[in-house]
Amino acid sequence: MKFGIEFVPADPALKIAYYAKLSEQQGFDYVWITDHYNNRDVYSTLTVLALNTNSIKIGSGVTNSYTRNPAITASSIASIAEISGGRAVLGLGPGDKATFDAMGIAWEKPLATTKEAIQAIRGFIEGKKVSMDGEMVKFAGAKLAFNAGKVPIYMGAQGPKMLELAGEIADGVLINASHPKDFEVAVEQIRKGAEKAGRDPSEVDVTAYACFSIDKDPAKAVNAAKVVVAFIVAGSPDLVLERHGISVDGKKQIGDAIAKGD
Ligand code: F42
Repeated sequence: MKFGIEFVPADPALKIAYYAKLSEQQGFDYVWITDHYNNRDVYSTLTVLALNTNSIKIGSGVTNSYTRNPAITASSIASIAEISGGRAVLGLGPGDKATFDAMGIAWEKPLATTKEAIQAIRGFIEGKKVSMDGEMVKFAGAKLAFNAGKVPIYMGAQGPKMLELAGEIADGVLINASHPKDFEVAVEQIRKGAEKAGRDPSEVDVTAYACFSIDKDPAKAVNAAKVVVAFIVAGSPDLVLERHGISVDGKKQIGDAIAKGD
């Protein structure tokens, strides 16, 4: 079993690089940096991490293809691969509805968008000329002018269809959940997707992207976790919320509060 750690670039990149170095020294295998417009930029942060660590894998955890065109994502993560000496991993998901609302971005067809974006990004990273006329992603013969080698693609997913898609096309899945029940259901969906695509399910690296919060004062630890949980709830399909007894109305109220920056 491997271990990774996610940092939110709500802190300056150098502070996160210090934590990343500590993580590397403690034997962690991956550092993931989140991508939301209101925090520091994910690729700037990853660059600083690349220059301040030696062996730990570093990745976006996760970016999306609404705020960044897939060609830009491919160029950015390939640059990180080059700077880090081949340690880059791309985490890509459908994105966060609450922040998209604030940015005026319509969250249309997240499944199709993620699927087509991954197809395009793979092509770019493999040095291909990408032409595609997908439902959501279109390219007319675009190609990167440099090649930085392999970059595994992990999908951020928790909905059943998204998990199945990850089983079909991704190298790994970052499952945004902390409850064992969620993983039981998720692993089944990933297996279904892998089998549908004729892959061995063990080819897909399954990652529990669980939320931990630590403080000497338990109340402070719980309070700090609430922000993360709120973002996850606001972006979760109703089916996932049902499993945890969270109402659709509650999800809407939380989403509205986040959109207001509350
Ligand atoms: N989001 C961010 O914006 N930034 C981050 O840093 C971030 C980190 C992160 C890490 C791990 C992780 O698992 C998720 C993370 N996320 C982050 C959240 C991620 O971007 C997603 O918001 C989150 O994973 C929720 O996605 P989901 O897997 O629950 O999928 C949603 C879109 C969903 O509703 N899925 C449904 C399902 O069953 O899987 C399917 C919806 C569907 O089929 N839609 C159709 C389609 O084509 O898309 C269209 C339906 C229609 O009628 O339009």
